[in-house]
Amino acid sequence: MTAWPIPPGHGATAWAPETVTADPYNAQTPSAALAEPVTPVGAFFVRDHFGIPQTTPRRWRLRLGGAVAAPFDIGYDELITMEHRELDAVMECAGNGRSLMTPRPPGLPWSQRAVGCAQFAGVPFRSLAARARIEPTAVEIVFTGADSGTVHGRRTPFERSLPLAVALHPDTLLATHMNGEPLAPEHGAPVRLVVPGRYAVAAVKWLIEARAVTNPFTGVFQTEEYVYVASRGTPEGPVTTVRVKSLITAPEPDTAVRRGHETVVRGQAWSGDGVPVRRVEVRATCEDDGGDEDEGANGEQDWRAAVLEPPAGPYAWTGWSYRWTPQRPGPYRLLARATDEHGDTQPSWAPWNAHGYGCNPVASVEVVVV
Ligand SMILES: Nc1nc2c(c(=O)[nH]1)N[C@H]1C(S)=C(S)[C@@H](COP(=O)(O)O)O[C@H]1N2
Ligand SMILES: [Mo]
Repeated sequence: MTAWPIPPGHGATAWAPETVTADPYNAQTPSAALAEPVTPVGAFFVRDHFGIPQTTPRRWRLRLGGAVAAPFDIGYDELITMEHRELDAVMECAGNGRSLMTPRPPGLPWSQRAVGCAQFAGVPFRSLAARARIEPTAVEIVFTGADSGTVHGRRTPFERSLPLAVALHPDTLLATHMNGEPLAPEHGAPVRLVVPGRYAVAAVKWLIEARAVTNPFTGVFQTEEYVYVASRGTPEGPVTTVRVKSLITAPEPDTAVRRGHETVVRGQAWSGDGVPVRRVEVRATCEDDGGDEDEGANGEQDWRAAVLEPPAGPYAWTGWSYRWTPQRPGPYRLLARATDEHGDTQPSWAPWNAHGYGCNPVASVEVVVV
């Protein structure tokens, strides 16, 4: 194991996340880093509700309790001797893309960069649950972080629950490593939950307790924040499965591309719950021709299939590319639309709900053909 505390520059790259708020610290992934199959730790978005709690692996303990026959505590040294699992997973904040909604819901004004894909390693929670022997009356596991603060006038730790079946899924991990290095402080060191395929609010950082409960959890981050309210087509309740989405990583917005020359349009696409991306389609429209106005019956024919790269695993994102040779000069809009194996596809317009979650409209970039 690497010695602790980790040296400065851990996960150091040419990247730095772009600060959205300094206190608590929130930052989004820089555009260029999103083109990478694995997002460098130093570029990975950060979503903190409170401060970053300071601890060390030596002091860290996790308590397993509640409706269990054999409650126990475990320390870091013991945890990392247990059988672990590695997986690549997209982490996306449920509020990612909120700034595209009209009217703009309250909350951090994320563009589409509160997302990243990392290699996580950790111990399946189910291994610890087996040792604690969860009572048959338990319905959920509540996971608690070491951070706390005041939300809606009430003091609370950061806590979020998972249905038993999700908590006990073999890919729900108590992660200790990200991209092959011990977790960085801002990403939940020394141990965080990773719940592949679910919005990242489920991935409780600085994890210190897991307790089985016999009634659905009603904490503020379960029933007031990170819930769909007034969302068309989605039942009201906690955000869960990540919605299908794509990003365009090249060309960059407002760049000039040359007429008669091939431009490679690239990006990433992903969906939730390990459902594979089935296809990504790209559409280029000249804004001088009326742009989006031909989004009628004929518009559907203008979508062209992109080439998909094999993802690094079922929860990783899928790189895609499309070779585009524009014939006429003018301002263009490039659109990308992902569809998953369930047939779920990105809507044309930003879907709206009161807190601004799950915003997955088709990706869009404007360029100029010269
Ligand atoms: N303890 C704790 N865990 C947390 C949070 C938090 O504020 N405190 N934020 C959650 C949210 S909303 C997101 S999007 C992810 C962000 O993970 P990251 O900062 O490693 O990218 O952590 C989740 N886990
Ligand atoms: Mo989030």
